[in-house]
Amino acid sequence: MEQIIRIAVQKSGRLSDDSLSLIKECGIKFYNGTGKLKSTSTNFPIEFLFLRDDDIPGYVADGVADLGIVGQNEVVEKDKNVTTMKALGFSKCRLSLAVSKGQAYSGVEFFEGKSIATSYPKILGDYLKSQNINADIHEISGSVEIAPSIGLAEGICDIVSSGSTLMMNGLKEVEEIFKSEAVLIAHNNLPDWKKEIAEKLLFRINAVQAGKSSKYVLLNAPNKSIEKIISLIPGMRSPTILPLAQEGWSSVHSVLNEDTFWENIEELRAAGAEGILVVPIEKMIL
Ligand code: PRT
Ligand code: ZN
Repeated sequence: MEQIIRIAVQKSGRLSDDSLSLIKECGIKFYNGTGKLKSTSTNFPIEFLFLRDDDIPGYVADGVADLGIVGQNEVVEKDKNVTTMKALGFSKCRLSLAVSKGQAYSGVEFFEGKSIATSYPKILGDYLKSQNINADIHEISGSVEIAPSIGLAEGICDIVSSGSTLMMNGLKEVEEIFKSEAVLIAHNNLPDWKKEIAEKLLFRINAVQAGKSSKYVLLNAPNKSIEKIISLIPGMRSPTILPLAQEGWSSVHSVLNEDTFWENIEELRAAGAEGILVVPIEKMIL
C-alpha cells in the first residue's frame, strides 16, 4: 500500500478557505468537490478528511487523522492529547468575557456567584479557577451572545474578532481570557515514516510563511551610501550589490521584514536610496 498521511481540515466554516489556500500554496494539489468527505492529493502523499472543527482534536488524538488544522481554542477546549506543530497565523480571535453594556464593571470579581453562558466551559473554568472566582457556567452550543438578554446568564464568554457581534447585542467585552489562531496539530505517536511526511509538509508551510512575512527589495543608491544601506537591510546572508551603468551608483537587492517595512523604507530613503521597488516573495527557504 502506498504510504500516505491523513490531515483533517474543517469542512466548511471560518477555517476552511485559509486552510486549503495554505495547502495549495505548499504546492499540494487535490480535488475539493463540494460535499466531499475525503480527497487524496495527486502530487503529495496526503489524504484530506473534511470534518467539523469540533471533531478535529479528537480524531487526531485517536489517530483517525495524523494531522489537523484547527483553532487553538478547540484544541485547548477539547483537552485531547495532541502535539501542536505550528501556529499558522490565520483565524486569529480571542475568547472574552462580556456583560451588558449598561452594567457597572470594576473587575473580574464581578463574576463571583454569577452565571456565565459559554461554549467553552473548560477554558472558562480554568480561567475562573486561576482567578479564584466561583461562578456558574452554563454550557450552550451556539448564539451565546443572546443569553443575557433572555435572562439565561449575567455574562457570556465567547469568541470575539471585530467585536461587532457583542456590540449588536448590547454587550461589552470586559476580560480577554484566551488568544487563538489556527494551528497545525499532530497525533502524539506518529511512526517515523509519517513523521517524515509531516516534516516535509511543515518545511513547505515554513517556506510559505517566511515568504509572506518578507518582501524582496531593489533600490538604487550612490556608492557612498552603500555601507549604511547594507546595515539597514542585511537580508538573508548579505545584500546583492550590482553596479549601475551610471558611474558611482549601485543597485542593492535584499529582503525586508513586513513588520518593519515602513520604518525601513523611511530609513533607506534618508540614507540616500531611490527608485525603491518592493516585490512580494512567494516562498522563502532559509
Ligand atoms: O461547522 P463547524 O463546527 O466546523 O464550525 P463552527 O461554526 O463551530 O466554527 P466557525 O467556522 O465559526 O469557526 C471556526 C474557528 O474560527 C473557531 O473555532 C475560531 O478558532 C476561529 N474564529 C475566528 C472564529 C471567529 N474568528 C469568530 N469571529 N470563530 C467564531 N467567531 C464568531 C463568534 O463565535 C461570534 O459569534 O463570530 C462572532 C464574533 O465575531 P465578531 O467579528 O462580531 O467579533
Ligand atoms: Zn464547530
